[in-house]
Amino acid sequence: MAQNERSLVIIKPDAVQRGLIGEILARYEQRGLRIAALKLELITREIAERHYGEHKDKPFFAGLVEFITSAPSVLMVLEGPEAIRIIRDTNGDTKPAQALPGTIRADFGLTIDRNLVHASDSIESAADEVANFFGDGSIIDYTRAIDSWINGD
Ligand code: FUP
Repeated sequence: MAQNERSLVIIKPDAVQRGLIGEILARYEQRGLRIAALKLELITREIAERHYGEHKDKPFFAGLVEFITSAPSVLMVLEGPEAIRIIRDTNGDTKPAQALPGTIRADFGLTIDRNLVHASDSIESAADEVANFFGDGSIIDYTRAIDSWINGD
C-alpha cells in the first residue's frame, strides 16, 4: 500500500478570477484525492511572505507576493497515496510552456507569472505550508465509502 500523504494546494487568484475553480477542483477529485480542508480567502501579505519565504531574495519575490495577495485564492489540503508527486504531476511544470498537455498548467496557462495553482513539493514543506494556512481544528480526518475502491485498501 502506498504511503498516504498530505499537500497544501492553492488555486491562485488568476484561476479564481477566470472562473476555473470548479474545473481545477474536479481534476483533483477525479484523480481520487480526498479534500481534508477547503476555503476561499484573500491571503494576507504576512502569510504570503512566509509561504514564499524560500524565494525572498529572488527578483520575482515582490511581484509574486503582490499577485498572490491581489484577489482571493482557494486554499485546500488534499490527501492520498503519494499525493505530493501525484498533485505536482497533475499541476504540470512550473513554466506552463514546458508543462505536458493534460496538466492544469498546460491546459489553462501560458506564463510562469500566472500558472494557476500551487502544490507542496515535499512532505516536510507540506507540513509547514498547511500550518501556515490552516489551524489544526480545520483539517478533517474522515473516510469516504469509495476510498477502498480508489486506494485498494
Ligand atoms: P512551484 O513549486 O512549481 O510552485 O514553483 P516554485 O516554488 O519554483 O515557484 C513558486 C512561484 O514563483 C511560481 F509559481 C511562479 C514564481 N516564479 C517566478 O515568477 N519566476 C521564477 O523564475 C520562478 C518562480
